[in-house]
Amino acid sequence: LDQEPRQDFIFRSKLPDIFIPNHLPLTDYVFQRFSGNGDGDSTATCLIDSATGRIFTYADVQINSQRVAVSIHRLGIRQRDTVMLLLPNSPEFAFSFLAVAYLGAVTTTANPLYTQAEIARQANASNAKMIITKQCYVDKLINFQNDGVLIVCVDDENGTVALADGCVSFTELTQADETELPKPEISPDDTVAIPYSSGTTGLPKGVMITHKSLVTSIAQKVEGENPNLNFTGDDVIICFLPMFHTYAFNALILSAMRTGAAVLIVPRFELNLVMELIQRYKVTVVPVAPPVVLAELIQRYKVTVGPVAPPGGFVFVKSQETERYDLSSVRMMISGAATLRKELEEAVLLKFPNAIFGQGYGMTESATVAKSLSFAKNPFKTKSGACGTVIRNADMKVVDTITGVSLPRNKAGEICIRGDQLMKGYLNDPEATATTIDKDGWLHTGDIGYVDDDDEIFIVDRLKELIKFKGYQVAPAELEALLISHPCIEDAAVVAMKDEVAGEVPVAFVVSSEGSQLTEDDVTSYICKQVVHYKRVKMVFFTDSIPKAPSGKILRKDLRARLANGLMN
Ligand code: 4UU
Repeated sequence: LDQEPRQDFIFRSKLPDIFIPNHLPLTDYVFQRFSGNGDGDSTATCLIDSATGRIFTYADVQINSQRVAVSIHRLGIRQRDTVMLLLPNSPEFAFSFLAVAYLGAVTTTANPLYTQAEIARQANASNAKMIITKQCYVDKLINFQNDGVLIVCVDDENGTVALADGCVSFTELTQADETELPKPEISPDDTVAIPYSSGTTGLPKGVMITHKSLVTSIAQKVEGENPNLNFTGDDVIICFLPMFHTYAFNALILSAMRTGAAVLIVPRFELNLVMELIQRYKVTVVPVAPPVVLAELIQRYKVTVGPVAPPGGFVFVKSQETERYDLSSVRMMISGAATLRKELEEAVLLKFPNAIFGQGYGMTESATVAKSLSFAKNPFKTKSGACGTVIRNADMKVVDTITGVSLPRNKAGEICIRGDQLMKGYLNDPEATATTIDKDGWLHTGDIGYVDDDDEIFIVDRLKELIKFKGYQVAPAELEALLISHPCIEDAAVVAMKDEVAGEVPVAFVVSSEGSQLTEDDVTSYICKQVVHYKRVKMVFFTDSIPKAPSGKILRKDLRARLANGLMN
């Protein structure tokens, strides 16, 4: 019987494809308009440091980055070497990232709040030759110093703290002569960044992002006659989202730089401070992660959710405190990194009357997958609750999770994405790479969603293990490995539990060894010491056994069902 090859249902952007100069190295592309006969204004503001009030123009940012490149080259960093950034949001983060890119070297980004063990794991796995950090985190790096890894320290905000023994001062790095910048031959497929992500399963892995992936991803958002994400030279984009994460370094910082916009860098989120900064700097774009900001908004504005609320879900009560701020400069609010409830989106809209509110959807491995077309220069009408429309110059499909067959509109399945923006693969892990990107180039996101009649994507569930605490990644496998290393724990499984504030929190099912007197407190405090705060296990349920498939795979669905039904033990 002759069978016609089955046609995939492939979804595309409503915007036409564009030419993307992804043969260029990242820094050439990002600063293209500020070189030669480009139309960029080098005296325009590029970065504002909210912590110190310092302002850096486009010329300053390029020169500082090139000087740092010259200095770290002199200190021994060569093409393809890895430098770890262990920095809070700061201009120095941007200078370092760009400096490393200029050299054809690789930045691995990590959360500076990580514990010593978490840092060590990533620094070793990525073979970091240098760690750029702040004085207050040096204590966590003692072992590396002994192993010959160079530690560079950024001055503290007041600039007075003495440099720890053996560390190089960042300020000194910015004194070099930028004309001595080496000009390595950089290929588009060279890795430029290695953020870490657990992907669809297992432990955190190094995600090899190439020059081509980043250039493509930025262009998909901000380029073309009708850019999907219309950042302009007049925009002031506030960035309190962590710069070590793809959402900030790709979709905000580097995308902003390509367009000539200014980025206001904020080291951490604090609602009153952010409101004050929005007013003071007339911020136009506010990117958020749903649980962080929106939960705060709920508290401050005394919005109540629940059965007493009217249809639509919310009761809005004005709060004196926040009414003081003039937020009328805000024209765009972007939410991403976790699910945003439709009702919440609508509630926030009331607060920012001049703002378009929409979502971006992305993944460390795939860069931005979708962006709301309400952010386009010539915007499209969009629905609340949608996480965007697939980015241009890319293919998307939705596949049945059992048969793998591609599905038409309005049918939910696993979202798959294809294009030059994807990662090259996981560092030293061809097996995990092959299960994530198939032989036809489709990256399987592990997210369940559908595309509606207007090309808008709705995410309805997650197939993968990943837990998202306020948008931060928590890998169950990492916590499970720690749990079973406890002498009184026989077996363990970690799953997500829904949480009003954080979105999701990790909880553990634990089988304790026979005769042990292990308590919930013992377990939570054991984990607490070893991980950054958002990975802490919030609840422990003791059980007789962990449900597993014959292959040994934990049946997480069963455990989640037990949580939903209140049958934990
Ligand atoms: C429901 O969270 C991110 C990346 C976010 C991002 C990137 C570029 C947002 C906007 C942008 O332009 O990456 P990871 O690797 O930390 O987590 C990826 C996972 C997704 O697979 C999905 O499960 O985070 C979840 N996620 C979302 N879920 C990300 N964005 C959304 C969203 N709605 N809008």
